[in-house]
Amino acid sequence: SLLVRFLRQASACSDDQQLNFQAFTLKANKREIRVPTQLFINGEFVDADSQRTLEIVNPTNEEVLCKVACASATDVDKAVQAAHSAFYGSWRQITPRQRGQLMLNLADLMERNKEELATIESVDSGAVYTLALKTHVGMSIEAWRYFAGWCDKIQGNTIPVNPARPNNILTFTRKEPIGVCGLITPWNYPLMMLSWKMAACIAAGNTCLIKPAQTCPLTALKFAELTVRAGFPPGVINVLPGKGSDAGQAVADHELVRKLGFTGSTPIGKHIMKSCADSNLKKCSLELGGKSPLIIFADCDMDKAVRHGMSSVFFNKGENCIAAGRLFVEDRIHDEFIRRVLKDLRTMTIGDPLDRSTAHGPQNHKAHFDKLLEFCRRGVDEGAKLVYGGCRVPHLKGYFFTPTVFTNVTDDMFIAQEESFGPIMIISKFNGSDVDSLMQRANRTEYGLASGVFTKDIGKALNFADRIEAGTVFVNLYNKTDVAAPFGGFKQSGYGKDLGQEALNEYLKTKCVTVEY
Ligand code: TAP
Repeated sequence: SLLVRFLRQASACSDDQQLNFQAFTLKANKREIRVPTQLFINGEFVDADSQRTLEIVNPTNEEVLCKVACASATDVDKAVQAAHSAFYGSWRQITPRQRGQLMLNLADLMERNKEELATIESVDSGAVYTLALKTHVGMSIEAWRYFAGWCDKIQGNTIPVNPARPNNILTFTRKEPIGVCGLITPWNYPLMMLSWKMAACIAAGNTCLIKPAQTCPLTALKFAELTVRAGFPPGVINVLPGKGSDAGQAVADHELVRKLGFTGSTPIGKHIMKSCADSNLKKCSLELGGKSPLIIFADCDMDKAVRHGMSSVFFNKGENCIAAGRLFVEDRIHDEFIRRVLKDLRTMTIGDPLDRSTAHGPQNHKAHFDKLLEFCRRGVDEGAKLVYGGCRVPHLKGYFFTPTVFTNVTDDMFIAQEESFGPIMIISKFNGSDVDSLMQRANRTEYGLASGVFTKDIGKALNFADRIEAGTVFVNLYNKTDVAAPFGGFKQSGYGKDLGQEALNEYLKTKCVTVEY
């Protein structure tokens, strides 16, 4: 039977298994890695119907790495049909525990191939290799393992309802998968964004197709290869590199897609929500932009505040949705804080992301790089003080942007309000005796993704946690996310969580069954 075949395949779980696909060979990091360059639909690598391709550029040297197939609406439809057939066919025959085992197989394969995946991610997205290994790939593997554990623990409730005397009533709920899910992800953590969403989606029992960001789809394609080796039935997972306006839009519009998981910018999120409503009222969850405030009180541990303050902005070259978009530093320590940040910046190693000593790699792609230059220009025009950077790293080919610091930033400025998504620290002062005004300033943004506070006073910290309008609050640290903890924003940073038990519910629907006896 189908089931036996898939499970045999799963238990074989072999790296040697031959798959047919067109590939390009990435020679980097003392390795030769074969990366598929076609669409992955119904368990096979295939060309795009239109034969169109995307040019994939290496941000470190601005050269074309390879071309990959570029999906259009026709390809999206094929993938949706495959996912639909799998959902009502082969995938149904797999029990929740077997599903968990497939996910664990996949996680093991990702672990065995983690250097390859991190190398691809580093070359394709410009992420520093050591970070790619630990975060981009490491946290992806953890997400698959964490959600694998949920597969056989998805339970409903028994609910005491009013009896219909003389008979009795039994009411219970079942948590069911939604069906075919579309996933659309950005370019900042390509494999991790895929994994955060897809692991929850698959654990819940759905089938899916993903449209990764057009600028860096390579780890998603390598991942697709691993799903076959792990034993996933055809059609359960489909990967379609393509453009948002074409393939992405087709996913949002498709009538057989019942749920859309989106991570990206707020304007595109709004547009997608309309498409979800217009097409078939598909459920959607939106992880959108942010402009997260980080408050540093004078009574903080200064070493820690500087270290984490730096990483709150410069982690992954600022291409980090929860990056601190604005730092509020108490006036008594403001100058000292800046002095120490600048000292650290002057010794930051910038260069080839594959080099183990590099701390800061190139920005993801040219349009983003240009946007950062423009962002800084506006800051200067509006009168903010540019104390460091704001320009291309001199003498380096590639999209290397100098880590940047602005001070004297007032609340009305563009750079105080808009997300840069780059390595740009925006600093404003505050008066520590007026916390009410500070909280008003921190909350005066339509975003509400993350926030942070540094103080040794637990009362002050908890007061901040109570009053800040953000889905994530960090106290005396920053960027600490975990696959078991819910992640997602308030206000125009979107809704619906990734990670943790709450993420499962995004991919489940509740059925209520009532029985008279
Ligand atoms: P977007 O431009 O919004 O793109 C995100 C994804 O949507 C890409 O795959 C894009 O395709 C696709 N897309 C574009 N237009 C579409 C359409 N009409 N229909 C369907 N899909 C469409 O964002 P970005 O520039 O890639 O990423 C940066 C943004 O993502 C930032 O605002 C950042 O804060 C946010 N972000 C948020 C989070 C969380 S968890 N809240 C995490 C990471 C990033 P293309 O490849 O063609 O662009």
